[in-house]
Amino acid sequence: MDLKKIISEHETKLKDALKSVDKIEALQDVKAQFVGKKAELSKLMRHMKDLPNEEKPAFGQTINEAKQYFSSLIETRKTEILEERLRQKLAQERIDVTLPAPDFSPGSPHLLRTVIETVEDLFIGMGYLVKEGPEVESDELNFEKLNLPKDHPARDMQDSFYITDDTLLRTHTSPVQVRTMLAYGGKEPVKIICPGKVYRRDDDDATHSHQFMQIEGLVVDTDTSLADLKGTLLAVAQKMFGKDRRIVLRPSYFPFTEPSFEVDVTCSNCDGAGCNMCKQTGYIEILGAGMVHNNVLEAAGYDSTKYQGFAFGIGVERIAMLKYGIDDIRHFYVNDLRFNKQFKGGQS
Ligand code: FA5
Repeated sequence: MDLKKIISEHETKLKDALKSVDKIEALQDVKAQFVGKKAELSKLMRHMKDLPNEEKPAFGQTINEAKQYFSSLIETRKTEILEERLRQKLAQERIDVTLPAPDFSPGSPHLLRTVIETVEDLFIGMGYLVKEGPEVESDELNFEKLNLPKDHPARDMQDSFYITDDTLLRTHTSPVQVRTMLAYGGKEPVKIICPGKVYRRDDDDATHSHQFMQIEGLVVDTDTSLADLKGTLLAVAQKMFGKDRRIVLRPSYFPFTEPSFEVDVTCSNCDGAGCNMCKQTGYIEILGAGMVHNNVLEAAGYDSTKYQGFAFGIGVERIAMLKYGIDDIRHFYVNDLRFNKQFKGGQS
């Protein structure tokens, strides 16, 4: 038997088979056919027993070397097939970086949120806590405990959306004052701000909305004075509008504060000259404030002979309008992206 010739014939057949194989699964079959247990090469081993002893090692070694060589040919082909498969996959999945990208505009905080956070930062820096309360509120907390008993004429100042006889959409953030004082049990000093939505049956116009936002502030302690309130409001105005803007404290009336006043800031649209936005007055009212009425302190469990407090309620939209020169409050609520996009993150 000419072993070398047989091996050479198998090698030729194997190389032909490898040329026509282009899938790993088919390569497995070729492997089985040429180097597996049932391969012709393996079957040749059976002839070993017929050989003289001195020829047996060389015979076995030649077959084993041939098998190793065949295996290396198969492995090389396997690598080629895998590389080709990868090349095809990469070509299919190739990303054309020159294609225009889809227009995913990143979201950004609404301008009102930015204004609230700016005010919150200021007050947190002054040691205030931020408290929140429900938008559906009881008549008792929205009005009665704020020195506004049922049928009090001053209820007309805040025309309300009632849900039942005793429940309404809160007309201001002041009930959160009451909630906090009651929770503190009339004993601890209070220093809070309360941002949130409020609702009134106001006719919508350039400066009024039936839904708007307020930030309430309340400080109750044993040595709180009107001077503290003035200093605090000045800090708010300077933070929001800079040192140049003029502020006017106008005596006013709120049933829950005594004395009470409203704070106006010069109109950003006309700088105080008078225009449509400020209804020709030159000023826009941004907040109401005052010293907490004794009846309110007492109703919340605080001894009014020991404790005094000041409170204020800031109109968030009004602040935003003045700061960013927005001429109509309705822009905040129609969600026109052309408006919203001008104030990404509060930067105009
Ligand atoms: C109040 O709501 C009082 N609770 C504020 C207060 C708190 C006074 C604590 C004293 C002590 P007033 O109704 O004035 O007050 O509203 C406060 C601010 O909310 C106004 O100065 C104004 O900036 C804003 N505001 C009032 N009504 C509207 C409206 N319809 N649309 C937009 N902003 C409004």
